[in-house]
Order: sequence, then C-alpha cells, then structure tokens
Amino acid sequence: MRAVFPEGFLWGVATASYQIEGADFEDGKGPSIWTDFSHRPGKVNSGDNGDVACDHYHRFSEDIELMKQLGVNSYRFSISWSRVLPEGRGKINRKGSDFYNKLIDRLLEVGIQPMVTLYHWDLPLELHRKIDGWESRDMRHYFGDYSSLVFSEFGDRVKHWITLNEPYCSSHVSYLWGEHAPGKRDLKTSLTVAHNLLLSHGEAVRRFREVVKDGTIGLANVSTFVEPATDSKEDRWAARIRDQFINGWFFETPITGEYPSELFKRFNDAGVQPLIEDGDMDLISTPFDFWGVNYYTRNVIRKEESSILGSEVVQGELAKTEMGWEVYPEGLEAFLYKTFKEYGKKPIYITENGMACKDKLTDGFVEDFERVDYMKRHFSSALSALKAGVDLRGFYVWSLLDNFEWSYGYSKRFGLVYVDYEKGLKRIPKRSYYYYRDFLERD
Ligand code: NCW
Repeated sequence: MRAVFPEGFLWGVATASYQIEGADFEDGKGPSIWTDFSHRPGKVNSGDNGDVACDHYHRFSEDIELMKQLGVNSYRFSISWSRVLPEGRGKINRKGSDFYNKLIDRLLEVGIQPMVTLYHWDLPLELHRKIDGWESRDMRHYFGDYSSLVFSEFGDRVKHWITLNEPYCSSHVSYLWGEHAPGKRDLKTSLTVAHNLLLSHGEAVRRFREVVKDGTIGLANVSTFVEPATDSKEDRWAARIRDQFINGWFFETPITGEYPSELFKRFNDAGVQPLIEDGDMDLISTPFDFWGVNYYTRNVIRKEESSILGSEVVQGELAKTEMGWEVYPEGLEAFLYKTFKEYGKKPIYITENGMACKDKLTDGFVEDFERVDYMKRHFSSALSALKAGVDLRGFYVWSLLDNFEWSYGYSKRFGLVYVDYEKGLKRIPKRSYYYYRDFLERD
C-alpha cells in the first residue's frame, strides 16, 4: 500500500514534551502547569506525574535509533516552552535549547525530518501564576516572543512547524471539563481561553513569516467525526451545532475569520461569548500553510435541550479502544475530505492517529494485534481520501512510545514501543512497530 502514496509523503511517529521527556527539574528547566497539576492529589490517575516520564531527555539517542530502525522519514515532537524559557519569557536557558539542538541534529543525520509543535499543553507555570496564563489576552505577545525565539534558534534546520496542538483540549478539556491542567470548569472562561489560543496561533504565524523564509507552518486540531444518533431533524441539528463546537470553532474560524455563526449566536444569547476586540479576527485568520489533523474517533450526538450545546454524546455501538473511543476509520476519510473542501483547500498532514490498547508483556513481547488492525484500517482510509483528491502530505502515528497519558497517567498505552515502567524504562518494540516497519519497507 505504501507505494501508492506519493513520493515525498511523510511517514512518521509523534510525541509531546511533557509526555515523554522527564527531567522536569533538570538543567534549569522551569515547572509547567502540568508539573503543578500532576502533583496535586486526585488530579492524575494513581498520582502519576511527568517528573521522569520515559526519560527521553537522557535517552533521545536510543529513541532516535528506534525511529531509524522503524524506517520513518519524519518525527513530530513538541518543544517544552519552560525548558527553553524557564519562566516563559526573558533569557533563554541554553542547556534547554541545547537539548533540542542535539535532538534535531541527530534526527537530520539519520535522515528524519523534524516537525515541531510549539505548544503541546505544558505552559510555563510562571506565566500561569503571574498573568493567568491563557485567560489573558497578553498571552499572544508572550507566545509570539517565545515562537520568534524558537524559530530563530531552530528554523535553519526545522522546515515544518505547528503552532498549537489541539486548542480544543487546552481550552475546553482544561477550562470547561476540568480534566487537564489547570483544571477549571467554566464555559465563559474556556471560550476566552480558546479565543486567546487562536490569537496566539495567528501571532505565531506572523512571527514565523518574519523569521523563517523557507518553511511551512500549520495548526494541529483534534478532529472528531460527528454523526447524529438518528436521522431526525432535531438530532441532525444537534450534531451540526456540536460539530461547530468541537471542530468548526478551530477549523472554520482561522479560515473565515468568523466563529461558526449558529453556535456563536447561541453563546451570545447565553452571555458567554468571548470578548472580541478590533483586529482580533484578522489576526486569527492570518494565512497559514497546512492543517494538522489528529484523528481518533467519532461522536454520536442526540438532541438534549437542557445543555448549552443543545445536545449530548450517546454511546455508539462500535468497538472501543482503552480510552473508550469508538474505532471508526471511515470517519478519517470523511473528515479529511470535509477539511480539504470546506476549510481552505490546504495541504493536510495527519499529525496523530493511533490507539490505546490493553498491552501485556508476555514472554518479553507485546502482541498488539488490535493496534495493527487499527493502523491498517486508518492507512487505508487515508489512501481513500488521497484518491478522492485530498492534498494529503503525511501520516504520523501516535505514538512512538507508551507515555504519560495526561490525567490517565501511565495507565493508557498508545506506543508502538512498550515502555517497561517497572524495569528501568526499557523500550520493547511491539508487534505494531514491526508491522509499521514492514509496511514502510515494502514498495
Ligand atoms: S487526550 C488526547 N490525545 C492523546 C494525547 O496523548 C495527545 O497528547 C493528544 O494530542 C492522544 O492524542 C491526543 N486528545 C484528546 C481528545 C479529546 C477528544 C475529545 C473529543 C470531543 C468530545
């Protein structure tokens, strides 16, 4: 199947700084909101935290070797803002930037293109404490300054950049559902946060154009394929509004410079809409180069008037992953098609796709056939989208390693490589790693 994908297609694996690096207090690194959140009792399963995580900070050479043997030609990772700027602003921490220099140089030496995410949820704690973090409009300036610094440090070698990972999660999962740091529960606040994140995305794109002349920059969104529970007019309407909340807010707005109108009106009527100032929507819709689509699942939606969204999620009947997410590969093709057609006809990278399985180490090996099946079906769905005319440029499997799965701690495993947390963080490639390697090897 690989041979059918175009020449130059990027095949990769993806990770995020707080989930794998560890060394959270080392070499001058400042704490992030996840350092703080994970150390608060009751916030993370089993009291887990990312102090050590997969210790990738010290073992990155071994991890790059795993990627090299796997045969990927790209690696998507994120930079920890507070490793480079311990307080989020001010003077660069050279030891922190050196880590990324070594990582990038080694990747390039072995022929792996880096794709770098500027923000994958680990905001410097100091910015959160001093200025209220993402609740503050000033964040766009701090994020802009951080971005400029990172572009000038690494932009000579990194050609693919992503501003934010899943702003849906850093706003609603963090400020409405309260499951991610900093764990608040208020819709008006989470809408303000979403607005500030989108402003910051636009600001980073502007800074990028000033600094890097020969690279591309995009935004990576979580993309949930939304379907109505029944064909009734009410459920179809409910699904449409829910789609605007999960997807449209972050896919449509940066293209059109307007929030999805029906949901915006609903929020406006309820008095929770974000404060929009002159110039905001222009900044938010600053032209950027590509979409990152993180695709995992679908949501089945039914009308429920008492909720502000006018709907609720119903349990679908498909097989579920360990996260409780339905396996629905068809949704990937459909979502890619919709994204391409409706959101600016831009090149698209699938920046994340993968599943959490009940992986068990048996006789020193993990037979994760379910994950192999999931990957096969999603590769084939991506191919269908390509054949239907979508300008698809790459596919990154989430994730290289089992890692710190946010509020689930280490209890959920997404890796192609098993990490033995009991035995010195030993890396053990699973069946899915060998499946992907063989897939990449074949013509
Ligand atoms: S939790 C989440 N994930 C996982 C995480 O490990 C990674 O850092 C994220 O980029 C795997 O990929 C992403 N995403 C949250 C998905 C929330 C889905 C919400 C759907 C709307 C109801």
